[in-house]
Amino acid sequence: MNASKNTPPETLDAVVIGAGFAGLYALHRLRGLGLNVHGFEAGTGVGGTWYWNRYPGARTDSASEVYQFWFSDELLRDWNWSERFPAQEETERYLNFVADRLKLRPLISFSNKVTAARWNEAAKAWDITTDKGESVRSRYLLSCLGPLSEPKVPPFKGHEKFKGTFLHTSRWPKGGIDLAGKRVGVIGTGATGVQVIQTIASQVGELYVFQRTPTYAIAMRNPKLTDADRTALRARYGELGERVKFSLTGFAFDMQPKPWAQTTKEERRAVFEQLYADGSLIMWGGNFGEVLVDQAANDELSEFMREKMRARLTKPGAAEKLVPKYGFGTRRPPLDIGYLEAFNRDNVHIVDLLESPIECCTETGIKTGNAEYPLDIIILATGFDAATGAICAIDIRGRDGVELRKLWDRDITTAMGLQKHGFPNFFTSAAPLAPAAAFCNVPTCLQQQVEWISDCIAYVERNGKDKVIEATQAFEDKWVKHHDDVTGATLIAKVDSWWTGANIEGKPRRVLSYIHVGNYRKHCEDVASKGYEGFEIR
Ligand code: NA7
Repeated sequence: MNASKNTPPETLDAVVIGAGFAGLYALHRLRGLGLNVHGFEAGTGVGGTWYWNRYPGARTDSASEVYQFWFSDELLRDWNWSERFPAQEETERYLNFVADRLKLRPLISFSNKVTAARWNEAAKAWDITTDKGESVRSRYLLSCLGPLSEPKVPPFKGHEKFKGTFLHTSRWPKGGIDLAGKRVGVIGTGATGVQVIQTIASQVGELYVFQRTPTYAIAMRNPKLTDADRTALRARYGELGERVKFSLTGFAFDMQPKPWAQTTKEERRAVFEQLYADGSLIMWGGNFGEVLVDQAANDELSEFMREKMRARLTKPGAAEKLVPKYGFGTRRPPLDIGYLEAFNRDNVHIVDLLESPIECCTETGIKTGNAEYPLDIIILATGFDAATGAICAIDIRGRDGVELRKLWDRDITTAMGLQKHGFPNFFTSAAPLAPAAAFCNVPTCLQQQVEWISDCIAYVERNGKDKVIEATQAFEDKWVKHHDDVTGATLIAKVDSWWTGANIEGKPRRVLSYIHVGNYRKHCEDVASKGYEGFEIR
């Protein structure tokens, strides 16, 4: 039975899994090479992250002018962003606009989750199956699953007994949920928790925030864009599109040019104030580079941020609970719109899980070690099994039946996040050890990776006898060593977070994302310019 409208032909040149930023672009590029390409998407529509994450307050922390496709003048000309940091609905609409303009929809089987992919050495192709019983053979397989698409749902004891609504933010129903006057518990205070909490605080009856680790919050400045703003930004699209490519984090800004040691404390404070006033992630990705590697520098910036946060909190004792003690920027710092002020309200209560952890869910709410909280709705803002989770949810077996998830259960390694030795003709985007997994304005990195992958496939089509490419073990080992040298020198490597895989029990620890978008691009270009050195083409 075929559950989707668009039936794929049985033998394909390429299969793309996922229809978010990377998947849509990959379909467009591979079709442009004249390949017979088909996409599978678990959702009923395009958008990826922006399809799934419909929770109240979901929006980008990247400015709209850099959160888009750069390759098409027509797309840049015809799409009008309404605000600096667009909300979920708008970003989802944008990706639908792209899918329609590029006529990609007919290439995609929706409501089809890929469940297994096996390399067939005799056929030199992948045998792919989906949960709807689709089964296709394809010479190339591309994972465009996104870095944050496999939800982390902690096994809270007794959650099945809870009689109210219990859901993860990334599985929010399309029709929304009536929160008015309800007793709501939110577990988690990462970037998602921040957005949910600040948005629903004034809608619900009582809001209980179950916090384990407090988060830094940078007050977002999110003006609506006027026609004049859009015209001015459009005139700069060319320049911005170039700047993002070689920056540290894929944004149109870079770290401070002057070394920390050559500045006075007063000068640095003036820089911090200026960056903070921008209300964006420039506070993190445009600060002094030293704050990510030098403890004393990080302490100074962290104290500045703590001061900013304390000034926004008026309830006695709130700052003590909400202001982080770890170093700023060593975990993802969210932008906020009134997150801290939400805690000044009488109906918002912090439940400190460090004092007393969650013991279980009951029929009527949540029980911690020292209290019970009656609730109508429990919202899990507990994050994702980043970078590897969505890929490992598929039973992927490479040469000789080797299982990818078994390898990654032991050690998370890749060749530049683009391939894995033992898995011929399988390409990944937003995978571990590339910047797209975390330290990047995601569309910048996804576009670069899709361009590299499609150029590589074009090369293999022209030069490969069997049209098969696979990263060598030696190249992969070399990249892992280089990645560890670069990321291990940062303070990020020392801190538990999803960035280091520490949020998932038993996940092997490694900084999941390469650090430096521009340097990564240079490595990728270098490999390509040498006929894909480090990859065996046969
Ligand atoms: P994050 O950043 O991983 O945050 C998850 C939050 O959930 C974090 O505060 C966790 O506390 C908390 N959490 C996770 N498991 C538990 C359990 N078992 N008990 C209590 N609290 C828990 O995910 P987000 O979705 O907010 O953000 C992910 C990225 O999306 C973000 O960085 C942006 O790049 C976009 P912990 O910190 O583990 O103590």
